[in-house]
Amino acid sequence: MNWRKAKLIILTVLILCLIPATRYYQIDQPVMRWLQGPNRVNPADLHLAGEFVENNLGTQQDPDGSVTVRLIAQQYLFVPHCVLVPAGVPVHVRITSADAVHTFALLGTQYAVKALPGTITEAELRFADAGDYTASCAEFCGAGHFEMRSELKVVPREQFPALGPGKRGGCATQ
Ligand SMILES: [Cu+2]
Repeated sequence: MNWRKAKLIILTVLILCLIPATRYYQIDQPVMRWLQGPNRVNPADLHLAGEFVENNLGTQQDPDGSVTVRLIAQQYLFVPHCVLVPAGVPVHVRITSADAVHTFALLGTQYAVKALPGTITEAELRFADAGDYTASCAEFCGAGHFEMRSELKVVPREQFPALGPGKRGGCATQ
């Protein structure tokens, strides 16, 4: 192979590499999703299929004694509107958004969990004592943002209802 031919090949390879570099906005999303791992959801069909269907929202009892809370943030409410959790155990929050960016912030605490459309955000919260907290949206999300509030009730562990496998609890189960 002569030098001329080699130069041509190198140039071709360089140009082929440059094309995706100028189209980064097209490859950015799939790459980011791949980097983010499996915590992806389609915001358009949250209510229809998958983890965030209505009867899967709320508090779930985990085998190790902790609980998992699934929430959807949307303009301008959090679903479910009131969450019941036991004190003294890890509370695993899984939240996503159906539309804009929201933040599930618990007033009087340092907890604030961002909810993004297309992604499930995970957080672990812990409440030492029983108490009622107001959750409010801490991300300006539109005209109704300041009305976007919900409740989180922490009850003593022994007062928390026994939730069988597949059962989800909320404030109404108290
Ligand atoms: Cu908001």
